[in-house]
Amino acid sequence: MTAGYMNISNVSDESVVINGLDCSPLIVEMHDVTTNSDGVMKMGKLSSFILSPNETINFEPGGKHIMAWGLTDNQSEDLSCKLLLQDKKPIDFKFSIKSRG
Ligand SMILES: [Cu+2]
Repeated sequence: MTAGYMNISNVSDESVVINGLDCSPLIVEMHDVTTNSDGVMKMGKLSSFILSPNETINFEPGGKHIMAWGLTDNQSEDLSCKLLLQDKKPIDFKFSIKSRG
């Protein structure tokens, strides 16, 4: 299992709904971390979120993140994915892959 982080900025003047990522053949999910009233942190699947005009959302350790399965025999330095938007064309981007060593 691999964790992924990224920053997404909406440079348009309308809100966009992010419905997930497609990094096929890898299986990836967007996750968010929430803290309950007892202070216990839990991560759960994030099915979609809204990005307002000029808003940037950071996926970072302890917060929103990407989980990927199937990268164990990876030989390449990056991973091509698409950002899936509601009512808009997918956006191509790449993750760079780093070994945890
Ligand atoms: Cu996770």
